Amino acid sequence: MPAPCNIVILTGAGISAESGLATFRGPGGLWEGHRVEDVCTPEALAADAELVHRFYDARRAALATVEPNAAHLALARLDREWRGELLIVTQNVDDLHERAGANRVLHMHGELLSALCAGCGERVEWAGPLPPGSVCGTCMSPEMRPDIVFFGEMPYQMERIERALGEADLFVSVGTSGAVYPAAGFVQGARYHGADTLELNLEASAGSAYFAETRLGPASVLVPAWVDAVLD
Ligand code: BV8
Repeated sequence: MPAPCNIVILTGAGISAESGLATFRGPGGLWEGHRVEDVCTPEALAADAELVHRFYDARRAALATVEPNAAHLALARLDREWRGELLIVTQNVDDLHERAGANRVLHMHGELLSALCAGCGERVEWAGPLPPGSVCGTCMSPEMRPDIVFFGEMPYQMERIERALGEADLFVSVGTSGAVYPAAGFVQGARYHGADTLELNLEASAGSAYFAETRLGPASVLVPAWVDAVLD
């Protein structure tokens, strides 16, 4: 890999699995007990705010019980030592990339440790439970909601992501099933602009056919080995 070059890394629930956070679509997955439409859509929030807030309160509380794993730590090392452009675009709403020490992180689907006012759009840090009807400190409307991008809502900072993909020399995907768009289409965008592409995943994904190379295995093994090779 000629250095320096521009790298975009997309992470999904699989990078946090070995930290103990459940993925979505595997056995024992987060949505196993729920239909996605029941917890991750604006309609669900309108129909049963208690259920949706409870779902995210439980996941926010779980953050205190887990630690970043070797894959998060390896990406944080890359963030510190890489001399080119680097952007970690995560679909995850946990804070494990940041707790591992990574700085160049973009949460395209929102964050558990943030709350959003559906009235004025204000976003504030939020660590504890978020009851429905919580009042916004800015506009005083009782419309604070989880700062989560639901299905049918536009992911955050898409222009910045698309710009980074257009300038990337290498696109790496870690721990995602490639089931959700527009994230699942990033590999095609990167390839279109001439980037090399690498998938690091426990099993083949819906996007594997689009990657120049797929390595199968746990992120805690594959990611540190890849970072060592890129930096050394
Ligand atoms: C939108 C909230 C448009 C956060 C989530 C085409 C183009 C654009 C949109 C669409 C389209 N087709 C359909 C759509 C609509 C929809 C969509 O994609 N539907 C799918 C189901 C077909 N997309 C949307 O609605 C998006 N919005 O497009 O808006 C728009 C335009 C204009 C104006 C307004 C709107 C919004 C998508 C965001 C939805 N929110 N969650 C949360 O609750 O956490 S999605 C949810 O799935 C999570 O965010 C998660 O990140 C995402 C993807 O899941 P993964 O991270 O991949 O997790 P998964 O369990 O699936 O897989 C884990 C993988 O890890 C597996 O492969 C496994 O093998 C691997 N693994 C496991 N253990 C390990 C491991 N790998 C390595 N090591 C291990 N140890």
